[in-house]
Amino acid sequence: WAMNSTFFMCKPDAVERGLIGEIIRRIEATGLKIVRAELRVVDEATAKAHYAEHEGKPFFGELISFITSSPVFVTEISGPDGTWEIVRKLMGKTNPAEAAPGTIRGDLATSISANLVHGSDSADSARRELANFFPVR
Ligand code: YYY
Ligand code: MG
Repeated sequence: WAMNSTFFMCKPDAVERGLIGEIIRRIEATGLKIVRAELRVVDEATAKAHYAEHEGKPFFGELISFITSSPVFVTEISGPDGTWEIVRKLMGKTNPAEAAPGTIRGDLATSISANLVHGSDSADSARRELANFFPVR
């Protein structure tokens, strides 16, 4: 994974609803590049490491069982400095009720727990999450 890469994932609801193409289209349309991608079932250890910051919160158990329930589409997205911010802008706010029209969550989701996508929220998170999901360069 490269310096200006971020980690992005279409979650199980996106895969089940057949929205991988629609979501990736929006990312590619900005000019950002998909440099690695794989359809994969996430194991519990990887999921818990990924969401470690949410451990102890009331939704943690459901979050882990949801993310490990069926295949996700994990990707590395590459672009200029701040690529993670561009991806977060495209995603919209965590709660689809607050996500602006034109964003992935604003246009395509209704549920805070099934909100279709994950994107790293800082350059540090991007490095950590890429290493967790793609340990072998
Ligand atoms: O980074 P982002 O996905 O936008 O939100 P986070 O606050 O990191 O929460 C991660 C994940 O947890 C969120 O996408 C759905 C779930 N979640 C939830 O089910 N209920 C909440 N009240 C907050 C978050
Ligand atoms: Mg987050």
